[in-house]
Amino acid sequence: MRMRFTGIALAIGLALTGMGGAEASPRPQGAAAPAPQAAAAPAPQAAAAPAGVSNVAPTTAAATAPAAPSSPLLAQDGAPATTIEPGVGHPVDGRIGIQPQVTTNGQFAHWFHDSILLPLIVVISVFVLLLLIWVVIRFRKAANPIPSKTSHNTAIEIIWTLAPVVILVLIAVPSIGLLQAQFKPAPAGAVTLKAIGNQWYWSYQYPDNGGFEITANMLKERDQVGKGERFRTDADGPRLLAADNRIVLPVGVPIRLITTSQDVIHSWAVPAFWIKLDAVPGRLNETSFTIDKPGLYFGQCSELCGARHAFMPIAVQAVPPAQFAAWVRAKGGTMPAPGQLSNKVIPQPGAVGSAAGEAQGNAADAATGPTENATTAAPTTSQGATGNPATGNAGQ
Ligand SMILES: [Cu+2]
Repeated sequence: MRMRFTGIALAIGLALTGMGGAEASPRPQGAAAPAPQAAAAPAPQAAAAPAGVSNVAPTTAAATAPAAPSSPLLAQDGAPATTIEPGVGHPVDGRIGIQPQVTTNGQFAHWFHDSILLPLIVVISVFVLLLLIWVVIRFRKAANPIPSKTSHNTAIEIIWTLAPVVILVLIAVPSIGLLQAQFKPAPAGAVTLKAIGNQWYWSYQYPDNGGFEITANMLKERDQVGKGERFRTDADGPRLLAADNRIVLPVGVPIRLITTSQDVIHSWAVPAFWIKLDAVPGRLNETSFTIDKPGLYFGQCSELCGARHAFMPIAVQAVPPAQFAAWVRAKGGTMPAPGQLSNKVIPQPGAVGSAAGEAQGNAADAATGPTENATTAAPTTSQGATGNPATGNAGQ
């Protein structure tokens, strides 16, 4: 009886493992595999964009780009020429799974999830379920009136101890490697993007490029804006994800992302980059990534940060380095010499326990936040930014 039980259990296990293996290989093709997207030509740029017209410079092809970009407003208050590629860089109704990834870590994580973790979870769950069903039927009182008095089976005990250990080790190796890769410091020559969380919008600094700052607010819908105020169009991005100012980043160049916050904890997250990094007041968090492919990528604040937490989107426009340089110059910034690191010191709002830091933070808040924010405040709620009790936490 014991041998029979072992034999049947092993047979089921082997059969299911075989099924899992067979299932694992077609899965990546069925799901949105990251690799094909890299091949898909983005070609969103209007190569023949008129050089003199404002709001087209970031998307004008490098060969035809004017020496001086046409407008410092680029992605703001105009129809951006970079089109949104369907299904890439934003969520899609009814789709489950991970967004197509455009960074190396993201592509690895996507493969790891689709080809290792998900099949493994399915196989283990089905195996345990079938074993339970089999035991309930085969060893019910009517079918098995005299129960076995077996208390040990060395072979089975070794198997059920070793099998989970082997599975966990197999998962741990790629998992720890991915974790390590996600926090690898950016190499020399990386472009630094500093994202600062505010209730409820993001502001950004480019410390390696002259330290200019941009502020990004969510675009309201047509029926929510006042007269003459800009509203979201499909060219801007999906509802609740489109921002008035996009962050422009170069493709193929390492990006050093630094996050911090003016008030409460926010989290800078863009699913297509496999990035989610908390923005904590008084602290700097850092990670790095390299975008493989030009395009528009959307994300959101991913830390509950107050009443309008859901209304602080992130819109990233990834462009070739030449266009990035043109955009930086249009913003009044500078491009460092290749490999040269910035030595500019950016004052930290709300620095740890320092009165100067607090004052600086408050001053910066007063100087940039409300004024920049005033034009597009309160997109879908009547509650103003100052109406949130959490505002009292500013500077902590
Ligand atoms: Cu937030």
